[in-house]
Amino acid sequence: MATLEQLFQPVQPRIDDTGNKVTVVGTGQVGMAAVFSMLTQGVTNNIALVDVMEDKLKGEMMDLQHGSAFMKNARIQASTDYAISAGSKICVVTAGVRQREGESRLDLVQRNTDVLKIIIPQLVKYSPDAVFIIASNPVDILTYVTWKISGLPKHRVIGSGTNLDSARFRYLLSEKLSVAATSCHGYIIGEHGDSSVPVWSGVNVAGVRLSDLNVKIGTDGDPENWQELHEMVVKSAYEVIKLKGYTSWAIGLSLSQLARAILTNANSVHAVSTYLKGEHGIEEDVFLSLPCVLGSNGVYDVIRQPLTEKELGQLRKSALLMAQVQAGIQF
Ligand code: 6V0
Repeated sequence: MATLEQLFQPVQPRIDDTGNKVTVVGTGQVGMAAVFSMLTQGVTNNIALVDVMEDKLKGEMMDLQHGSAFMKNARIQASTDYAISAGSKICVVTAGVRQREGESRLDLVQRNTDVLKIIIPQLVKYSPDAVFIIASNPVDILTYVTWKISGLPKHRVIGSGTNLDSARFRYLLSEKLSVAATSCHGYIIGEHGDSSVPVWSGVNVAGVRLSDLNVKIGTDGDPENWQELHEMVVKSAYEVIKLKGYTSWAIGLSLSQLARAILTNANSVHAVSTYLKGEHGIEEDVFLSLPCVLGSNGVYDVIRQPLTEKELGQLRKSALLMAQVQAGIQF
């Protein structure tokens, strides 16, 4: 008798489902950092990788599989064929092309839209009930594009948005206050990147609002210049890119946190890019970040933060800009 036949007395066929499958499309720096975070933090033990670069895909899969004995029953699959993604609870999209020299932002949007036109219908076909998390840039616009292409309900399409900006902000607060980042609370909302909006009125440690201690916090007239922290948040991505060529670990951890919230139906609050029409007086069909309650069906609620006129103005300006860029996209 063959070895396997001697070892096993079959009782019933095995089933494939772990209930927490996550597909990541794009095995570049961001995709692999997200996968590594999710696997090592125990967020999922079932990953499917999809990319167009066959060798890289296989190499990444094998390298992770070789770590199986150090992880918790990790199942790692990879293919250029989207059938591998079937039955995912979450689809994370980190695939994208980068800006070419002399290329406008709008051109990049169109090129990445063309990439999403290939990716999204395939993911929807194989995982129609999944929550989609978009990380590719410009993330707010590409989240809108994904929503449009997918035909999914708006609560199941999320952009990683300012979850990362908020984390960078909390880190910088922690350095300034010598308090752990997890104990420094504050949100950056709006557009991921240059025109993001720090909500200074809510920044607090143990419920003590810094704006109660310094009424000018975050304004030009603040002698302590706290707004420098937000400027550093905006600059920090460029600085990391200049120093190491790309950003990966923090966005990977951010994506892992969002995946955990969804897979555990946590009802936890995170600043993610979500459909915004009707919130804060925004009238455009746009996705921007606000704190959202996340669970297994995506966004359950948007948190209504009291915003100052200045913050509202900044948010509405971003919404107009998004709508303008979106109007030029060919679907
Ligand atoms: P990368 O390292 O160039 O990886 C991109 C990957 O996408 C490559 O492996 C490509 O082969 C793959 N890819 C391209 N086209 C397709 C396709 N049609 N189907 C499947 N795979 C494809 O880039 P990196 O990982 O550094 O960045 C990925 C995206 O994330 C970019 O758009 C970044 O700008 C964006 N980021 C978003 C952040 C955020 O906070 N949302 C943060 C950092 C980067």
